[in-house]
Amino acid sequence: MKELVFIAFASVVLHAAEVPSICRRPPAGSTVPEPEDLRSQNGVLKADLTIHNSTEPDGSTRYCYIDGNGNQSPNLRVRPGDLLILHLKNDLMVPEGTAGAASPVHEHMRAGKNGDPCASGAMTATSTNLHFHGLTIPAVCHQDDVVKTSVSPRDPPFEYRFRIPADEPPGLYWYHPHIHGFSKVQVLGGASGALIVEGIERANKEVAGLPERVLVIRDQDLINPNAPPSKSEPVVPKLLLDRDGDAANNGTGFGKPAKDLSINFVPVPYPDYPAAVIEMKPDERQLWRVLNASAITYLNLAVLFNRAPQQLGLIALDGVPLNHSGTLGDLVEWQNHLGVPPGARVEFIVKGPPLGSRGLLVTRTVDTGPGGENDPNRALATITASEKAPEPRSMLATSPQPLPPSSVQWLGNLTPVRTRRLYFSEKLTDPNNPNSATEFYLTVDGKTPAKFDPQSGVPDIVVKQGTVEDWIIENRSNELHAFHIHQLHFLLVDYLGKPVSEPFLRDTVNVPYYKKQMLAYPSVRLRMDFRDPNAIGTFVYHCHLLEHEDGGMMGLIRVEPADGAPSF
Ligand SMILES: [Cu+2]
Repeated sequence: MKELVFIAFASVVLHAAEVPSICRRPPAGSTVPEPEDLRSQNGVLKADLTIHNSTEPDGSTRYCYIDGNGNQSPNLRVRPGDLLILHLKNDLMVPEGTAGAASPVHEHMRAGKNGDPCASGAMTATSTNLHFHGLTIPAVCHQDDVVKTSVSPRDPPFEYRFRIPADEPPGLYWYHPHIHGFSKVQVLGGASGALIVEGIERANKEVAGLPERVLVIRDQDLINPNAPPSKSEPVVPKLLLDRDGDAANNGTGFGKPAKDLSINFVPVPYPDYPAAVIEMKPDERQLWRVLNASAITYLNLAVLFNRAPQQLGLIALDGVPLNHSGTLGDLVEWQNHLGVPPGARVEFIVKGPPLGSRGLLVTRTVDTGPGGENDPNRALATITASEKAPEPRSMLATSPQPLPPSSVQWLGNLTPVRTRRLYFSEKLTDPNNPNSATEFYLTVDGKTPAKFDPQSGVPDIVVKQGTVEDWIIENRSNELHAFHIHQLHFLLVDYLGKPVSEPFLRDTVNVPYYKKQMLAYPSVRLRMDFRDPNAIGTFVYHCHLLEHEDGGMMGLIRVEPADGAPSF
């Protein structure tokens, strides 16, 4: 017995810096690797995932998921109706240089205080859990609850076990940790991966037979924070920091970014942005499935040939095919750039460059507002054309069985039972000190703005299953925010007060920032779909810029069963 106690204590005092880096990262300029595919078999995908972290010699902290075969952040590939069983083991250690590092024992004691990971609610640097972003699955423990579920390093592997809904739209979803207060550090460190609901070629035969490529774009702290901008860049105004300590938006499209980016873990660091490499056969058409797994960075993707933007054939957004409303056939929306807020996904057809030339995947600058971070123009990957280029590992079926039409009425044709107004706002903790910390709020209009309180358990909004509502989300701050809600997709009805008629659904949407001379706060109107019985329960909606979410920009909703009194 004594020996056991000793072993447990020894693991507690181990620090991240004392172990070799388990979260391997390719060098800058590498060929973009494909994440390993874990595919369901006979209707079941069973996998082990262990979350690790490490402090690198340069002081940076990495986080990663490693599966039972040693693969990092594998693609989870499932079909509608499949059972997904994941065993999550927490091997996190107290990151170097954090407050908790000074008292690791105390940290661990707190993490395991409650014993039961389903009821723990522990929010510490070494606790973790999983959120399955975009899936309409129940917000209960062992499925998709993130409010109370907290797995500590002392816990045995924690089982996630749920069925992918039979009517889940085919497309790109993702998994990441969702511990309030610590989401940013874990996701920024690299804890994220793609989840693919197979069958997109059944929804849109324009992509049937195409090779497909999953690209996960993550952000991370700058590798060269003190480097001057590249000499090839125009001179930009003096660097300023925003209230979060990140490089502030300077409005020029250049200068030091708030964060570096990586593409399937190949870093593309400031200041020279050495591009990663994607090899394609000349003129080949591929389906690119791009996830913005950044903690705070907005993307604005474009593919350039000789500096000229190419047409990208968008076919799905946030895991939902563009023709989801069922009336538009094999819809492809050709655009020369695609904006992707943190958390969102875009799936599009790309045509490779002709033999002898090359293309460039870039993200163009995003104006995040006077209070926002600097997201400048930068390269991500060179696209080379060669007959010898290997095909991506995964090909979409050539003659797919068409997906049956949706059995539920199109959300756009329904009448909302009510309209609610919510707003994003920010406040300095000391209004007289511009350097004091910022508090972030997401408030139901009429209530007093308050940071999300994870212990309260009192819902900010109560709705009935079976209904649909319109929510107007305003931005009363001077930087962008990205609204996201768990367990359901919504329809964007109005953008900046003007109706849009989108034939598809989203789960994450950008809300433009407020400027003083504006007559009204910028807003979006969303039709929220509470019809699916899987959405019954208590869950969260929040800003998907994770330092805002961790800082309090989150609210709690309870969806009550349609037939009268709540069952819990
Ligand atoms: Cu935000």
